[in-house]
Amino acid sequence: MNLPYFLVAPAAALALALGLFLAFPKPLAADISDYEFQLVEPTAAKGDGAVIAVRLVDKRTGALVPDAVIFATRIDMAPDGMETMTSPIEAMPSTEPGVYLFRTDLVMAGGWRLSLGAKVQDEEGTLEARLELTATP
Ligand SMILES: [Cu+2]
Repeated sequence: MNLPYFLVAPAAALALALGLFLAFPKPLAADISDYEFQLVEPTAAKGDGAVIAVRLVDKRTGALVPDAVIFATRIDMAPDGMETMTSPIEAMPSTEPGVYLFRTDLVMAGGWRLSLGAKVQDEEGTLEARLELTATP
């Protein structure tokens, strides 16, 4: 069939744009689920004043993400069946963009769960994380 060029060209352009959109849906719109907290180290020595380092990663690129606002922190021994055994925890100033530091007292060796709630710059929604680490004797 012979369609006039003025009809074919826009249709081809539209199909191309749609194809590109489907092939590369990111990073046109990021989502809070594109981000992830990760422990820098899976273990920490038991004791008071333990510092736990957590990195925030953009899973699409692997890039570290600075300037998240962490508004909720909790650490407990849920991995060892002691969910009610908590410890004080406080955020410390970051020394590397995208790496977040927390000071706590790991008063018992074993499994600890670090729970975080955070807002990521320019993203809607809340990022929640539950990270498990082991306090070594
Ligand atoms: Cu315990």
